Amino acid sequence: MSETDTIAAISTPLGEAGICIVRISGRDALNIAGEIFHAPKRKSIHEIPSRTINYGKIVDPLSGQAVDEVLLSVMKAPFTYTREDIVEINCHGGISASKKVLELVLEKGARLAEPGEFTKRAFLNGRIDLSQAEAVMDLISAKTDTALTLALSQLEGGLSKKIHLIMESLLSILANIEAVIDFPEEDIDEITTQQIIDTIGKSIEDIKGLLETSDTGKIIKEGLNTVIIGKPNVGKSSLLNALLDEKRAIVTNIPGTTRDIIEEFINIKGIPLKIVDTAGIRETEDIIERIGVEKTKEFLHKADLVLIMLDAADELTKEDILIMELVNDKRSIILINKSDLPQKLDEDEVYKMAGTNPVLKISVLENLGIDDLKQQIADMFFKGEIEQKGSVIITNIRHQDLLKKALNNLKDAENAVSLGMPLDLITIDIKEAYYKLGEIIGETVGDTIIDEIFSRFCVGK
Ligand SMILES: Nc1nc2c(ncn2[C@@H]2O[C@H](COP(=O)(O)OP(=O)(O)OP(=O)(O)O)[C@@H](O)[C@H]2O)c(=O)[nH]1
Ligand SMILES: [Mg+2]
Repeated sequence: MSETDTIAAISTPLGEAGICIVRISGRDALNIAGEIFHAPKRKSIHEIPSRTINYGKIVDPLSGQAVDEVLLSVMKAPFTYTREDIVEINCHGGISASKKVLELVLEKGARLAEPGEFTKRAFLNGRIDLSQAEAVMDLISAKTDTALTLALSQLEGGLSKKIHLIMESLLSILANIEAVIDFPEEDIDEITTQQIIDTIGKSIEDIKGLLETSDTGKIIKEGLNTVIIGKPNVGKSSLLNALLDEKRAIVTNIPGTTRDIIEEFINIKGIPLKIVDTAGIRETEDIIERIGVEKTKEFLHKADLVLIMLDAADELTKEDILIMELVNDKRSIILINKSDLPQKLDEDEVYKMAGTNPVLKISVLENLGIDDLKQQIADMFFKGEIEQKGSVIITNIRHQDLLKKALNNLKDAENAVSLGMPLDLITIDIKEAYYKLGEIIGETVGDTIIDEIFSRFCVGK
């Protein structure tokens, strides 16, 4: 597929709406739009100044019939999203008006754009790098303010800058080594070796620093997998409803009310939580309940956080102990619910079992301690780190994977230096790390990967 042809697509969601935008990008964008756009006083589209929006009509040249009344913007290369000429036609937002306009544009010689093709051109034409292009997709799909802030910072080049810095220092080592290999008689060997060790060490630290943010990044992007677990009737569904602020799950005083897993998304202090209410766990002969327990175990396996619920008005039972053992090494918060009732639960015993996990006394019924719980979750997973503006957080698994590979290459190089291996062997690992980092920003990446990344975009972006 040629990257020089002119592409077009509807860039807004299809459906009934106030306006709909048909976007055209490429060499012939103006000519194509010019053939169907009638401006008042028959002004030619080529006389329209760049970056202006203009009133007119779209007319089918064959029938001479007006199709829609529109506003048309002209953006001339190179200062555009794709670095090519762009025309955007704001037509009425019904499916038929926008489809008709697009059809005319295609008839006049544009090709229907592939998913993500506008952004792909922005990348191929050097306006943004690959990590910035990926940020565009994150921006579109961001579900919380935090995710939005991070996507924007990546789009503005926050990550790219860090990657460039590491790549530059690796390049400087490579240059140093070349010098030593080319001029072995010069006495630069010793200084260079130390410099190499220092620079590799510094790069390793930088990459580790980035990798450390990726857990946070994953949570911001995909949500913190949270499971509420406890024996029947402790108030798990009540808690889900309280956090959601709606009556989502059925709550009754009959133990065993929740039979199936209920999954919901909530936003707690900027953190998206994928929260799961489970069936109460007890030793049972009931086949349905047994399946429920098995399912709960599956969800536990994937959980980032487990909320273990205990009943303040009951003694610690065999089931409670079983549950705490089941959760085992997961990060968890122990909630002593129904603290509005006279207490029978032995708190000391609970604290002993909890170990380093926090214990909170709450009453879902009286809305006590729910805010503390939210704060606790935020503290456990973020410690205010996303508040710092401009901080770079790895949210993309592709980036994480490449950083890990680059890290391993550099560790190999570090080993090789300390073992006194020949310098030209060390360059192999350093070059490999350099290429892996380059793949993040798209400098050293193959077409297949590029195509794969952009195919995940929506049409019109
Ligand atoms: N006193 C008191 N009652 C509560 C509290 N939280 C929940 N309950 C009551 O406990 C009963 C059980 O609540 P649910 O939320 O259905 O409990 P569950 O853990 O989901 O129960 P299962 O789905 O059967 O496992 C209901 O009658 C709730 O109103 C609380 O903080 N204090
Ligand atoms: Mg329930």
